[in-house]
Amino acid sequence: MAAEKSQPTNQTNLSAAGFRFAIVASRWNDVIVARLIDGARNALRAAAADEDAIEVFRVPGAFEIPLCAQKAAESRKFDAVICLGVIIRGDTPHFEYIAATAARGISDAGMRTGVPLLFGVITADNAEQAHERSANDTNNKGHEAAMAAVEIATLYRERFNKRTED
Ligand code: DLZ
Repeated sequence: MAAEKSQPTNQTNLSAAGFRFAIVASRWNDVIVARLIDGARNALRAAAADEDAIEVFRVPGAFEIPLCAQKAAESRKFDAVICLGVIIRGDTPHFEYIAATAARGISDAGMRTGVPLLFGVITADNAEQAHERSANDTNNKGHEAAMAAVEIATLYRERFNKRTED
């Protein structure tokens, strides 16, 4: 049975209005990734983001996410870049390499550009776990990453008084 989770309480009343978001999503395990994209879009819509404030970029696999995310960040068009993908250990002989490259690359691109990059890449032992983490609820990793994007973009704008595109 999955452990009970608690969502951060300071995400409940956040507004995405006025922010722009890139979603960089890979195509491997596309049925599951599509649900992550839906989860992210639904979370942003529920937080009052405009539909035209969300731009989606598709890449072949999780290995390709970091560079595309970096290019999106470098464009200075977005307040946050939400990275979505699915890597399944059982189906992926070089799981460790792809997962580590995606995680490190996304983190490095955020540090290089100063734009918040969110990690919504599922690394699962099997398809069942990946499905659980992409369900139509608030535990959907796309939803979680999107809400984290709104939280961090709000923090940076309010507390550092600087929009990422300035
Ligand atoms: C090659 C590969 C494999 C085996 N498994 C996955 C996966 O589970 N999830 C994913 O996002 N991508 C996978 N890929 C593709 C790599 O990420 C990458 O697209 C290719 O190696 C080409 O660079």
